[in-house]
Amino acid sequence: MRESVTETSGSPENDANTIFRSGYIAIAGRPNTGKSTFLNRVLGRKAAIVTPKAQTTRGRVLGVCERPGAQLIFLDTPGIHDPGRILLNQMMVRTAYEACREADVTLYFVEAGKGVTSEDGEILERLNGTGPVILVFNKVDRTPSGRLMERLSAIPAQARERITEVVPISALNGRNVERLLDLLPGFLPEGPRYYPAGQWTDQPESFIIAEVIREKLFMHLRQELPYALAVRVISWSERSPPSRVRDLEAHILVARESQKGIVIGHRGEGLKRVGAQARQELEKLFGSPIFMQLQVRVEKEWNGDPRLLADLGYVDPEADADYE
Ligand SMILES: Nc1nc2c(ncn2[C@@H]2O[C@H](COP(=O)(O)OP(=O)(O)O)[C@@H](O)[C@H]2O)c(=O)[nH]1
Ligand SMILES: [Mg+2]
Repeated sequence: MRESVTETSGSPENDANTIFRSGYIAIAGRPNTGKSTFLNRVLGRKAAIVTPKAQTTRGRVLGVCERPGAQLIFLDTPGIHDPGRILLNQMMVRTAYEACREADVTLYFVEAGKGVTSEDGEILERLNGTGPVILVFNKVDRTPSGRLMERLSAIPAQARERITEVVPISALNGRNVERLLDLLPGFLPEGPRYYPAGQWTDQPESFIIAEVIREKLFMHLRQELPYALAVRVISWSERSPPSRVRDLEAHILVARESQKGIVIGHRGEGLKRVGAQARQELEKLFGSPIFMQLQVRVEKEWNGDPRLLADLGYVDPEADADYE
């Protein structure tokens, strides 16, 4: 552990020599290890959508967290998996490696009950050359302590070399999360507050809206269908005062005609349910009534079209291709 970790303790307000630290912390790991749940807990709000399904997160989600003497900028990333030939999946994996390369420190998530698998070992090897890596054993709330000890002692030597710290946490109930947060400023360089107080993300509203709708679709649809769809916001506007209503028009993109019917459901019930749940959450989020129009559109190659993927906010069009 670096010595600087201890510098954040003490009383920053009264100490003229205290330096302010800021920087990027990548949250990476295999799908479903609880990365987005962790980000949401740290920010105390839903920044990233969470479902029990793998590969829910498609793009990089930025979240800003203020700590005494430091600004922590988290980059939540899609789970690293074998992407096959689908461009979307290749981009997702690339986004994850790219974030780790940009970051000052990476939190590498594994499930405490499973420990560091051979896939994790390979990924950690590929992270060579990036900054320090903290290994996070998540979901300790459902891991008996004997099993946790077993898994901790079974970290392969090669992975150990790559790891600066090991921290067991529960992103779900918050156990040990504060301790992990206390460690992080020590890994960041001296720097300014990059985001002004109160700004917690750089995501445009249209991305957040599309993600909320996509989460409801993920929850309602079975098997492969969630992976075959995307949500695109077509328009989002406020009416002139005194009306507080906002108008939202969004398209659900599916890859095939047959999927359209499944999303819409019998007599439109499926779409209605998704729409109602999404609207409720969005109204709470934006604090105003929303008039929402949702349509399902067939867009055959949406997950293979680089321009559309950038448009949907899943990839940074400026990211380079080193990590494919
Ligand atoms: N029991 C338990 N479940 C968790 C924890 N963290 C996340 N989960 C669950 O794991 C699933 C995947 O979480 P998510 O944050 O989407 O994982 P990601 O794919 O790594 O971003 C969801 O059902 C979460 O509720 C945890 O600490 N304990
Ligand atoms: Mg996620």
